[in-house]
This record gives sequence, C-alpha cells and structure tokens, in this order.
Amino acid sequence: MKRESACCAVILVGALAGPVMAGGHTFIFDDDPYVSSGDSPFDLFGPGSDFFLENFEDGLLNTPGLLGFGGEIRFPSDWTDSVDADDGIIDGFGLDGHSYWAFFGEGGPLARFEFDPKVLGGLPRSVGLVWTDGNFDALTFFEAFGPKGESLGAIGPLILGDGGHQGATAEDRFLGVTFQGGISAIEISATLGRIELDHVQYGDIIPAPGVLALLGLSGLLSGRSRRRLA
Ligand SMILES: [Ca+2]
Ligand SMILES: [Ca+2]
Ligand SMILES: [Ca+2]
Repeated sequence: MKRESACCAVILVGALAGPVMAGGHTFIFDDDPYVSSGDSPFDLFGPGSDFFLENFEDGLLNTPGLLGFGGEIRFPSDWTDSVDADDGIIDGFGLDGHSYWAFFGEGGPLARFEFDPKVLGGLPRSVGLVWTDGNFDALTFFEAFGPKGESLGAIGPLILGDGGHQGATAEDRFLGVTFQGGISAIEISATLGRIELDHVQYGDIIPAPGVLALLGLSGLLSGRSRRRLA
C-alpha cells in the first residue's frame, strides 16, 4: 500500500508510526482502524476539552461552526458506512449508523468542511475526520487550509479501503491535521468514485480576537460558492 505526503510534516500513527517534524503544522494519518471516538488522537471529551464531534447520528450536520460542502448525509442502509460504534455496537459494520457521502467535484468526489470563526470564537488548531469508504482504485488526498485560506499541504495519494461497500469498518482510517495558527477548512478528495466519511472533529480553538484581527474576516471561507449542505 503506497503512502506518501505532499507536505512536510506528517505523523503516521499505528502500524506506520514514525513522526516527521517540520513547519508549523502536522498531518496525522492513522493506519489502524478507527471504530469509535476513543480511537481519535485528540482529547475529545477530557476535562476542559473544547472539541466538537459531528457523527451525523441525528441525521444532520449541525455541530457549531461547521459547514459542509460537496455531499450529503447518508442514512442507515445496506450500503451505509458509519463509524462502527455509532450504531450502538462495535461489530465490524456501520450499516445502521449515519455518515456523510461526497460525490460532487470535477474529476472526482470532494468534500470540504469549513470552520466559522464567528461561531467558534476563533479557529480550531486540531481537525480531523474518518474515511469510511470509497473506491479501491481511487487515489485519495486530505488537504488543510490555514487562516487566510492558504493551503497547508496535503496527505496523499493514499490507497484506502477493502474493495467492498457494505459497511465494513476494518478499513476505516483517521486523517487529521494540527496547526497552531488555526485551520479554516479541510478537504478530502479522490480521483474517482465516491467518498464516505464520518466523525468530523475539531477543537483546541485559537481564540478571537487574534484570529479575527489577523484575517479581517473578509477573505475567509472563500469556498462559499460550493453548495452548502442544508
Ligand atoms: Ca457497528
Ligand atoms: Ca456516524
Ligand atoms: Ca468502511
């Protein structure tokens, strides 16, 4: 399985563990299965944690300050691929949970998530999501953007999955990034097929007014031309 990075700082967790330090940001790819929020590298629920976790289990994308583009919620079905634990039992399947399904984008699916500093009071410094399904023949990329919308680089190309599309969870992988300057958006894309994902998570907010003064807000959230999930 080929794994390379287009950016300079990557931590490969689990089977491919080996930190690479550089720059002000760090990408994280966990090559062990992510089956519940307990597999996150972030402190989602600890004392003082300001993290939000969108698992789509209420059928909505509605955690504070999160905007989604390029896909829609997928409800329980024979083809749904939620994070395993979301349906109440870790059993190797996510068919009875909810996920986010991306199928738009020129040249392949692309899901984009933006973080609204006006709602969050700043920007998250730690962000991630869980890839749960896609086309085994596709190359997948995870890109992050800084406070001015500038690219921080990307993880990829990755070859992910098991070739099946009926909710199996052993293939599910965490992709994330940390950046002390604040992260305004992330994108996950593939060269063909569709992408299914879950557990969009973000926190460790760098508070306003620092971010807001830096940005002036005018140039932020430049991806608004994309269709927003209702
Ligand atoms: Ca399950
Ligand atoms: Ca879910
Ligand atoms: Ca899966």
